[in-house]
Amino acid sequence: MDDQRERFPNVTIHELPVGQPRIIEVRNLSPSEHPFHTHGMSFEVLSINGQAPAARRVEDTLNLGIRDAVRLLVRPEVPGDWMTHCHILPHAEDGMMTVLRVTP
Ligand SMILES: [Cu+2]
Repeated sequence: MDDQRERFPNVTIHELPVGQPRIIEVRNLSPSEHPFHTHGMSFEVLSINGQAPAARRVEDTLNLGIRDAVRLLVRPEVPGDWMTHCHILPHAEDGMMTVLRVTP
């Protein structure tokens, strides 16, 4: 598992081959909440702080409370570079943003 503390545009671009589901973990290490948002693919919420959701949840935005850690299942289906960012736009503009590259 990578421990990434990077700010856009100086980020590691992660490649996701199309058609290959991938589990990603997102951790909020900061003292405020952040709604994690993906473009180009939705995700299934597998767990929030180790607890599976009561019902199946497929989302494109998930609010992470302070110190929350979530495990998400993404199913990349459309090739391209997809922005993934905090949906509080001043946070995104401050660098809380990255790219998931779905490769053919
Ligand atoms: Cu944020």
